[in-house]
Amino acid sequence: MALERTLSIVKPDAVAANATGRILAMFEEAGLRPIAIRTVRLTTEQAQAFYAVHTARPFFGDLVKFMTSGPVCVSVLEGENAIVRNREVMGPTDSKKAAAGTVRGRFGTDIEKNAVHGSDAPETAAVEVGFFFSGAELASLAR
Ligand code: IDP
Ligand code: MG
Repeated sequence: MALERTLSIVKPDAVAANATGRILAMFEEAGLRPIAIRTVRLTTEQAQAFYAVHTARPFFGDLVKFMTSGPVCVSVLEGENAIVRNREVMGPTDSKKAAAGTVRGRFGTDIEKNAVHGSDAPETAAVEVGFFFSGAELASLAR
């Protein structure tokens, strides 16, 4: 097993629902430690850059509008196999297909308004953590 870091975002729908703490608690209960947390309002340019891999997708414009519609809570989660573990706790992209015990099953609405983002691989996790946090902000809590 590998100690990993992944980038998590509580999206505007879940922040507006005041669910940030409950969602972070679900990650903690799964053994993921939030080692840095910040609530921010993304600019259009930031949302476009963060989701650049999806630029050509038909939902890109709506995704950027959604992600800039209100504050988001960005965090770095650290733990064993954090990237896969986080995505297990999140559930699938489409909230309607997510099990009730997952974050998206509990707090998401549909395939777009799905409460959380989580990095999908070690390479993207490193880029996404660096997008929001500097090394000095990341205090590892592993012992
Ligand atoms: P993921 O968040 O589960 O990794 P991605 O395929 O990376 O899913 O898509 C990024 C985000 O774009 C999703 O979380 C969701 O908010 C939105 N999205 C993905 N597919 C669709 C779609 O078919 N229609 C509308 N929005 C979508
Ligand atoms: Mg993705």
